[in-house]
Amino acid sequence: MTNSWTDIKNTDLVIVMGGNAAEAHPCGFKWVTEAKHHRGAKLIVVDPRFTRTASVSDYYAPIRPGTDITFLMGMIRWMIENDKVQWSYVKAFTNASFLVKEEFGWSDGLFTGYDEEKRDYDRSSWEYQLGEDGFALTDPTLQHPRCVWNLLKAHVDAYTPEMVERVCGTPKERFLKIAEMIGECSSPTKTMTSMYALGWTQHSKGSQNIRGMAMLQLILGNIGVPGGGMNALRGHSNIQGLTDIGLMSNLIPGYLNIPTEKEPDWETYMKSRQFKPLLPGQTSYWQNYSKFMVSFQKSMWGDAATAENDWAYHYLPKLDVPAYDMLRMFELMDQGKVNLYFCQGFNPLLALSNRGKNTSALSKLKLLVVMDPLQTETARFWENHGAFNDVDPSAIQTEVIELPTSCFAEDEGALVNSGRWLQWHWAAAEPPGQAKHDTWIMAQIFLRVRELYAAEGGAFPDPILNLTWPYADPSTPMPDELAREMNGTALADVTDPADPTKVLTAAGKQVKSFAELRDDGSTACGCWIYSGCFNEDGNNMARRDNSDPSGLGVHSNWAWSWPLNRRTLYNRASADLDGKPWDPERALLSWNGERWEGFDVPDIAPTAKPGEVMPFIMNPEGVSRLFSRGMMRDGPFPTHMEPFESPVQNVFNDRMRGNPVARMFESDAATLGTSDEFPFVATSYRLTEHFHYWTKHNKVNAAMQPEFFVEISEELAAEKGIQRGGKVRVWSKRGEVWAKALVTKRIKPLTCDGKTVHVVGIPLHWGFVGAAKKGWGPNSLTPAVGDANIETPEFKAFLVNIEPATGEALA
Ligand SMILES: Nc1nc2c(c(=O)[nH]1)N[C@H]1C(S)=C(S)[C@@H](COP(=O)(O)OP(=O)(O)OC[C@H]3O[C@@H](n4cnc5c(=O)[nH]c(N)nc54)[C@H](O)[C@@H]3O)O[C@H]1N2
Ligand SMILES: Nc1nc2c(c(=O)[nH]1)N[C@H]1C(S)=C(S)[C@@H](COP(=O)(O)OP(=O)(O)OC[C@H]3O[C@@H](n4cnc5c(=O)[nH]c(N)nc54)[C@H](O)[C@@H]3O)O[C@H]1N2
Ligand SMILES: [Mo]
Repeated sequence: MTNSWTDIKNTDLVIVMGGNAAEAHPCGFKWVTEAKHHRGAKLIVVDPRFTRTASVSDYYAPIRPGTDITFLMGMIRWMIENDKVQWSYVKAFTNASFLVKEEFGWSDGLFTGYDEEKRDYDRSSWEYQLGEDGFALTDPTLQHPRCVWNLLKAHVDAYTPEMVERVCGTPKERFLKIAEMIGECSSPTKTMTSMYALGWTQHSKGSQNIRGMAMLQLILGNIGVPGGGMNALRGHSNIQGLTDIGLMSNLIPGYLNIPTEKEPDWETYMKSRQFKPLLPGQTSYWQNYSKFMVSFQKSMWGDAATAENDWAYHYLPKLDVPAYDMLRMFELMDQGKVNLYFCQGFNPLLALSNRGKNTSALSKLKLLVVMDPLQTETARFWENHGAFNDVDPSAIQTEVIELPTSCFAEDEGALVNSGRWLQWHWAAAEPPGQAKHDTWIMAQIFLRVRELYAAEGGAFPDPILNLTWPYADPSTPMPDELAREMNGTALADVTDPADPTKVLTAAGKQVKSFAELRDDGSTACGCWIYSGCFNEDGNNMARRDNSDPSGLGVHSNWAWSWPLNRRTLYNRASADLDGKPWDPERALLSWNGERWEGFDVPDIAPTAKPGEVMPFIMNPEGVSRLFSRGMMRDGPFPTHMEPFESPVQNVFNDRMRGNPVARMFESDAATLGTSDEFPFVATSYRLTEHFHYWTKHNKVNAAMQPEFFVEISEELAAEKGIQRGGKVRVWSKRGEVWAKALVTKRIKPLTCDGKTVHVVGIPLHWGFVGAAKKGWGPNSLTPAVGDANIETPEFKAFLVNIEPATGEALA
């Protein structure tokens, strides 16, 4: 989230599109209720299904799965045409005025630089024109034909309300009514908040869905302001922490990058990271990259990381591909290239797309280690459970070892919520039986591996032998010890750069924040964005003062949020160019003539003059991007792409099926189906009564939602002769499942490009372990193709067929 859960109460309009907050985030959803109560806020829901969120909305519109980009580009077009633009915000705080290179352009949905063979773009033309001084050229009057604003206008021109109806199946009058409601939020004193989750991410162009809304929010002047923002509703209670701490295969904690093989040495690596500002006087905060990176290396390898050895850069792996995401790992497993898979807190047999392929992949391992408090289907993937499950246990040689772990209620530590708040929690009980904390198990493995390297040498023992392991009891790193490492420590006195005699933090003490990190080896820090969470003030994550002098839900002394306890990112944009809050009633920060004052930690220096330093400090240009230079793999503007499996033509250009640069392996391309065989659009989702695959162990949850079902419209049921509560067979190119049919008015057929499109809704919670009835969920059917930027599988739009069935599917 750019903002926080508690901030949602400040909004005038909530749009839930690409999520179902009332069911998947029932606790957080109370802040929507609060906004309705507090400010008379309205709620819009755009979803293929009439969800429980829709049932309490003020306005609902249906949409065909996988077409949100068309809806959002249509929305931007409408805002421009009807002058619903927060002009002073757009001119000051976005790159609308920046001139783009002459070479950049697009045709038939593809942008310049596409290489069909590599299935990738050369993105060098997606760039600004630079002056001789190295700064970007701009035209503040927005007249220049190459300025971002005019390119954007040309790009969205095709997305008329008629086109939205044709592609998305959203009736034109519903689209226009929503446009009017959203358009009101272009006023400086009205804001909209966007709450989204997997309905947007789980597509082969998921990242572009989100960019589409971010662009709309910028045009309305809604980023950085109370009640505004792009608010990703994160999934697992600590999934925000997972990405923060670098548990993605291409990340180092704090969104630093694992080097690639094109960066064999430190100098090459650093060259492309310390961005020079693209406009005079801008912050370009990544200029500090080396401080965060050197401090990370020092936290990992202590004295073994020195200036002479480039901070042990050679210890880091060098990626030969963009990422080793789950789709790639299971592809490699299936090719027989993986021997050992350590599966910790994950149930991929149910959670990952194309179960048939995943069963085959796991069968090729030598060893599978499952760390989990519960029995999982993944640990028992080799069992045969009857129909539609071609598993022959006698043919599978994979050895499986289960290591029982504790679960969250038995652990102490911080959970990072969607609003970036690190909230400390305490263990409520001891783990039962043989179960051990995950940290204890990992420590045991590390200590034994280190012993082996010490005894036997090996190809490259140094990174293992030299790893710092500063815990009082090496076999049991404690949560507070780990948290203090994340915060960072002064290894030598940290002094003021302006006055080297002034010691800011003495050697051995915790650094106050990342502002004290250095790239000369004098500081160590495990995760720079968490720096400040556990300093000499103590464990700031454990703070529980819920006072709120702002009245805006800031709660600065409740827990701690990254970065620097800042509650709203880009908060300097909540005030105009003179530093006056856009809305005096929701004043977060203001300029008092000398410095910024207010209720949140400003993202620019406290004395940075309002007209000079722009709010988007992580971008070298200081402003936000309506045109995303270089960053996105699949285009600087979102463009309509049909899902890989789609019931209709791409009305703009039928080549644009799936995403031309999506994550797709040859073996998966061969498993894609077409609409003549599989005429219906399927989408998958969760239910309030279950949490994925583990609440089915609990008899109460299992009793509330005992049995796998699929949801279809009354019209589709009639067409196929399917009875309410009757059994159906659902199949795709990749597999089949049996389920109960829930025939409902909540899903209606859509009309897209003159064709009737039926949607089949598939909740995901069933398997063969636990107290609920056995059943296979959507992932026996889903394709193993993923988003171009972050490789999330396309779980939310694929093709199936359906027919009435009899008999039992799972034995
Ligand atoms: N009770 C419960 N709560 C949970 C979870 C759980 O298992 N159970 N899981 C947690 C996790 S890990 C996560 S990530 C979150 C997920 O939170 P959400 O994303 O809110 O949950 P989903 O149910 O997967 O999907 C949301 C909605 O997206 C809609 N949708 C599908 N395709 C499209 C599309 O193309 N466009 C649009 N606009 N909408 C579409 C679906 O109809 C569905 O209503 O929930 C978290 N909360
Ligand atoms: N078709 C389709 N597929 C989907 C989705 C979808 O919408 N549609 N959603 C996707 C999403 S967003 C998600 S997040 C995944 C969820 O998929 P998973 O993450 O695999 O699901 P969970 O059942 O939440 O958690 C996995 C395991 O973690 C264990 N666990 C809990 N606490 C601990 C702990 O402290 N330590 C250890 N070691 N283990 C622990 C649980 O017992 C459980 O077995 O599913 C994905 N799959
Ligand atoms: Mo998730």
